[in-house]
Amino acid sequence: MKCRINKKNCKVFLDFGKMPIANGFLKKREFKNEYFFPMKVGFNKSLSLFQLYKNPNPKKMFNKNYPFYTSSSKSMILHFKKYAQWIKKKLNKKSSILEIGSNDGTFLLNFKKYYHLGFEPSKSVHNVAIKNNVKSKNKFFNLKNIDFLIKKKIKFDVIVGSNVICHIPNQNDLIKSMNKLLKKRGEIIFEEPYLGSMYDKVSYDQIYDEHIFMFSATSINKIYKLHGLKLIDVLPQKTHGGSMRYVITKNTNAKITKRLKKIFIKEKKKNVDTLKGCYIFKKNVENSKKKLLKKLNEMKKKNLKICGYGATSKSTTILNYCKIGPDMIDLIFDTTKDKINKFSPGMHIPIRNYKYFAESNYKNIFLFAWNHKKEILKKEKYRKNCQWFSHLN
Ligand code: DWN
Repeated sequence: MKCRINKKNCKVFLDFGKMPIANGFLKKREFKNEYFFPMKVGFNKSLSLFQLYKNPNPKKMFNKNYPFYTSSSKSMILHFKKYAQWIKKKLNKKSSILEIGSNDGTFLLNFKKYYHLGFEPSKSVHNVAIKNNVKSKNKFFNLKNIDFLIKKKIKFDVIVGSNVICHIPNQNDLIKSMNKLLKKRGEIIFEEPYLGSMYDKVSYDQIYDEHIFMFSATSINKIYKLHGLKLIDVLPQKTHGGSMRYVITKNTNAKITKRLKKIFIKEKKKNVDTLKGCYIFKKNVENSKKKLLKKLNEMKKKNLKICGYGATSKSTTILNYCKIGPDMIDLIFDTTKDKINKFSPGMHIPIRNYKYFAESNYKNIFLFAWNHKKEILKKEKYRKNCQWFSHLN
């Protein structure tokens, strides 16, 4: 089985052009050596799998400087707390849990009383987890790196991942690793940005180097079946602009939920499972680009000053695909220390400390962190007569 980049089966249908590392915020002196890769998107018909045609080596992205901290959003901390409560209903005192891509330990902090372990390849965020007394291995999760667990015959009741499964190029190695570490009655549970939501919102900014795959229930079902595992349930989530929680078991006789049956039908109806959906999306993406540039050009003609809010990974795709630079957007405010006083990847818009946002007089604000709109607008409600916008509206 090849559910990694399979050039034979992967039909390229969309080309975003040259893209930098989405989280590669950089200093001026680093501009000349900035890395770019051709970002093309394809669809594997046999697996109904939406994927990047080529992706950079994960070591280029997930390293000691990785600047995304899960705890940067209060609503995400709350989401992970609720998610943990939901999982705990499946556990007893002796249960064990493993998290892939455990970042700064935001999720595992809820499992300190249980035998827990996180795998996190990025040293920057792994260090925060360690500081918080979360057990974290600073390693990629793969067959080679789980050898010490196999030797000790350690298995887990639940293996979780959030916004990480789609980051892993070698899905075969990943699934084999999870399968080896999962107890007989255990469950694999993960949440990932959902292809159906991306199609509905035309949120093409979900596509960047880290997001090698954009999953659907149909694709997950097909991929895990090839490994003798079974998708039994899905739970739609509002996080990150529309995600899906998948529940997978070793028990191939287990019944699938009504909810999952309905999602399969919906995905068929909306062409999420075929190339047809890809071509509709492609048209929508091109129209979205035209609409956004028209809006920004009209604002510039009126001499309006524009700032960005939230230097997200997603913003790298919008800015580079639409060629929006500092001539259009003066700067982007962000709370992340590792991004502040650097420049956005590719288009080099300055990133400024969020603490200066309140005293700035920007009235036109591009909300790049549109997925945190509720949390952000609540925080900024003191700011009157502002136009908050994004490429989605
Ligand atoms: O899968 C991924 C998701 C979960 O997180 C990764 N590949 C990388 C990352 O994607 P992202 O950068 O698009 O995530 P966010 O959560 O949309 O990024 C929010 C950004 O906005 C951060 O840089 C923090 C910043 N922020 C802020 O300045 N003020 C966020 C909030 C909520 C705020 O109030």
